[in-house]
Amino acid sequence: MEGLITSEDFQRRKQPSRCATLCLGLLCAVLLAGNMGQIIYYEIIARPVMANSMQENGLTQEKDQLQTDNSILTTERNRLQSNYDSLTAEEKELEATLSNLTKDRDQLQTSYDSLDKEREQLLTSKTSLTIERDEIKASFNNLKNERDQIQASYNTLKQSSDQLNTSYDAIQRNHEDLQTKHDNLTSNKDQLETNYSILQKEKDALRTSLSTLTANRDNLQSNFSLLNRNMDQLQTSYNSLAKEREQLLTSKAALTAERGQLKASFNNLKNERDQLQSNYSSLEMEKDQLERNYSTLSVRSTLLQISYNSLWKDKNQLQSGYNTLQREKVQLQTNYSILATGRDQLQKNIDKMTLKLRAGMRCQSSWTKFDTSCYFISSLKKSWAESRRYCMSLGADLAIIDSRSKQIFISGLLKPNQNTWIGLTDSQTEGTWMWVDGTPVNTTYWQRGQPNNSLNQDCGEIVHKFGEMGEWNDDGCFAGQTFICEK
Ligand SMILES: [Ca+2]
Ligand SMILES: [Ca+2]
Repeated sequence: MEGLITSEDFQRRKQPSRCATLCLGLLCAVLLAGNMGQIIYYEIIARPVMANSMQENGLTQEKDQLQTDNSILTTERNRLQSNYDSLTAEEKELEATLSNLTKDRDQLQTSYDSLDKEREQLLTSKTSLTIERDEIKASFNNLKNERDQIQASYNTLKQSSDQLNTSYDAIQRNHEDLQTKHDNLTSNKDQLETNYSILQKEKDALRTSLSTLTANRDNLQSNFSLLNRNMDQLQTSYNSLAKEREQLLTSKAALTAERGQLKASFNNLKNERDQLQSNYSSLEMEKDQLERNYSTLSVRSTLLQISYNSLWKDKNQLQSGYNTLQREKVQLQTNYSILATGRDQLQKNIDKMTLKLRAGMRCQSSWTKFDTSCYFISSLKKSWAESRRYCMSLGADLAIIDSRSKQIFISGLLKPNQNTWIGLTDSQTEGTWMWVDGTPVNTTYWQRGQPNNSLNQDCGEIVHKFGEMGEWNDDGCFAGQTFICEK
């Protein structure tokens, strides 16, 4: 506009009167245009600008609010970061404790192995000793059998000896009878000899009478002849008696020889008996020695048994200690896994919150915001696995219900009696329910009598109850039904 006026002025300089008129006209036109511009400004521009200003104030407040939320979330994230750091430090301490425990366990294992070797050596020694003992026992039994046989032979010999003694006694009695008869015969012979002496004396007396009675010699000669015949008879009797005596002497000599033989046999038998007695004594001594050896072996066996029992106890104690350490190790590993899972979950939450912070904490359309998550309930019906795949294709996963407020919120999104899959399953270990992010299920909202694993139900659903906070049920994973995603 200023440029046009300057150009008009420049053209009108050649015609000053027309110029003044035109200037006035133009001034009027400018004033009119100014008024119109003012009206247009106030009516068309100023009002929308004020409206924009108010809208700007509102956006500023929203931005401030978002900044405040951002700072709160940053503080929360810092707090979670510090918790994560402390958990990492605890995890390192647990790792150090675990390594110490592993070292202790290795030392105990080494001690246990050496004790086991010693025990095996002792067992080997015990086995060899037991074999030796069995051999000695077998030898002892053989010796015992031999002794029994010798004893039987000894008894047989003793019986033979007794029979021989009995025979000897009978022979001795016969011999004594014969001796008595011989003595009687000897006494008879002595008597006869005495009679013969008396007769001899009488003959001498008669001879004296003959010499003195010469006169009567003829008579006496006949008497003498008679006496002489008598003498011859006596001589015959004497001779026969002498023969009998000689026979008796021969019998006596034979009996004496027989007695000598019997005495020799008796002495032999006595010697054999003494020999058997000495053998029996030596066997008795050997038996006593064997019994002493057996007692010693029994004592050694008992001592070995005691040592074996104490070793067995020590082994059992070591085994129980080892088992305790193993259980503690498993417990520590479980705790470590839980801590790692919690750490991973915290990391996921941090990542999720970071993403949401970056996205300005807004949920997409058809998603509903609650707390720090966005939720989407499908209108399609799918199996549990297909539902999960669908959620993952949207950058989400099946919903995790880890608080009462979330249970109430999700139940509120459902229609009456609607069943909807949530991220709950016990397909890995029957009866051990886990969330899809690997965290264990702490607080549960199962229906009465559920989970019942009827026909192998391994997937969890939330069931809406009008006026209540909803409940869970386990259902067959291939059932097609709606599902709820969370991201
Ligand atoms: Ca199940
Ligand atoms: Ca069920």
